[in-house]
Amino acid sequence: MRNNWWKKAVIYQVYPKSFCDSNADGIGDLNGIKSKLPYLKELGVDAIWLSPIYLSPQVDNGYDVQDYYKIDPMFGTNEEMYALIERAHEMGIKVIMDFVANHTSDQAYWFQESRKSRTNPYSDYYIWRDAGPNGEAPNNWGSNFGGSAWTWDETRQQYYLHYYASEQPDLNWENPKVRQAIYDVMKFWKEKGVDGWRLDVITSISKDTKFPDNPQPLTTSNQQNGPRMHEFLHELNKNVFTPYDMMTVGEAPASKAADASLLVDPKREELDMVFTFEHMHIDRKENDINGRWALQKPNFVELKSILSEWQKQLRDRGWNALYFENHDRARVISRWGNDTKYRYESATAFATVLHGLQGTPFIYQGEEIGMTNADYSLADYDDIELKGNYQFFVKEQKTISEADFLKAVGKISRDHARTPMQWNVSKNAGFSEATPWLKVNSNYKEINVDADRLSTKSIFKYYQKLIQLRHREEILTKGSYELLLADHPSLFVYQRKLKDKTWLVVANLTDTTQTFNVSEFIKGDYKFILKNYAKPESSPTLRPFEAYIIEY
Ligand code: TEU
Ligand code: CA
Repeated sequence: MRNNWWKKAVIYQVYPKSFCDSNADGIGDLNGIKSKLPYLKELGVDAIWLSPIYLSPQVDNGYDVQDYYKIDPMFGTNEEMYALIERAHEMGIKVIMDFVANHTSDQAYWFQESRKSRTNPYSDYYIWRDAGPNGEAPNNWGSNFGGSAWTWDETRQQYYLHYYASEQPDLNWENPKVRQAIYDVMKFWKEKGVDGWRLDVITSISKDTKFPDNPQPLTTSNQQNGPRMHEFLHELNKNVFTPYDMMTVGEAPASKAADASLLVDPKREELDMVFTFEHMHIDRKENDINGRWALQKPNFVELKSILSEWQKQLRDRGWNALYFENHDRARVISRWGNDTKYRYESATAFATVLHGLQGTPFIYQGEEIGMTNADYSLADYDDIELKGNYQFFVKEQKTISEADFLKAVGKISRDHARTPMQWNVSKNAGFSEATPWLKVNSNYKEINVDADRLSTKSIFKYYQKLIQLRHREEILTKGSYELLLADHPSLFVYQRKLKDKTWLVVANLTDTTQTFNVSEFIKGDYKFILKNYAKPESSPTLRPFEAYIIEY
């Protein structure tokens, strides 16, 4: 039997490298996380999800795993991980690990063996193909970090496939031994107490084994929802998730609500939830050759219609994972809101509309105190995606000017979320005694945990209330959902209903005052459940980023 604890839960993502450094080497670690469990308990979250902490050369910050059984020494030891799990459990906090199942590091034993010959026991653990007649790659597929998805290996005299960096070869899920090896790893961690998995790019594991060219060369349109994906996920579920009762949230970059309803339908026994990317692309030009770097103003009509479609499609069928930030996304207030004058108001407005929905909300470290994008110059950035894409789009393809690329980087680079956690005003924001691996945001003296909690406008306290509501109010987990004012470009307004209780969730997502008349929607009395302005204005307006939930 599955225990669906996650339906009433709020999950907190920790990016271990940047959370808390306990031994003064500039890198966050497991003992650092352990020391902050009381902080997370006070916030009220039910579980933590840790980005990868396995042994890794860190080409992609741990999403290149060398050994799934071993904790990277830079984070600590296996024993320290077991102790962290135990301590978290004692405090009533569950632990979710990140499983990178689509690829490994090229330093993994499996790959080191695989590349030696075409006949060794690991030869089919990865995806190897002969060169074309003129030595060219087997097809025109591109990698996410720029350039071809194929790299030539001198020893084996074949190309291998990698959807990400060449140091991240894709595993061959067609091989039953690979699948078994993955179940074994998962069972190992279950035995150590791990409660569930966030499954990295899990919708990429099945490849079209005919390897047809993409319509556009060096793009990534082939990567998602391959022919055997559902079959592999069902098998994973039957071997691990159901018998060992592990929660799962899969990263599903190209899923629409209709695809997701297949992935998360409990009757199909695949995943519990997926992270959609759809709503995060409202500030991206569609079908632009420069992909994620082709920015536009966020389109909130689209945001509402996408989130509403997911609410509708998954209702009574599957379950939503709700998020605006993670380690691949910039800070939402810097990206879509206002991270200066209305920092508190916009952080709480976005939080209100997200946490009012049906699903499991995910909070990304620092989001709960309104951390902002980094204030970096180009040399300060570290991310492989940014560097690879700069080389590819700006230098080689020349499809975007350097100025436009840098403008987009300032808005959406992955490093914005990876700057060290800002705890207090002391050196390096209290993250580390040593120089941090990635530069601390220079605004840490104003924006940090201590300052936020002393402020009359505390974002942390607002999150605490949202989490308490999630635990206490069935209307949030079970209530129906209806979008109002669907075409309004600035206001996000929806209704939740359970039995004789109705809630109206209201937010102005812009920095200008908007007309809004509550009495158009509500006849009679109502009371405030939550609000982000001390004195709610009695209609007919909403001030910049004003948000509230009312009951009637
Ligand atoms: O990200 C998957 C993914 O689709 C990313 O390429 C995403 O589109 C991009 O980062 C957005 O800018 C996952 C991990 O979350 C990411 O950190 C890893 O780099 C990637 O897989 C490879 O493991
Ligand atoms: Ca450390």
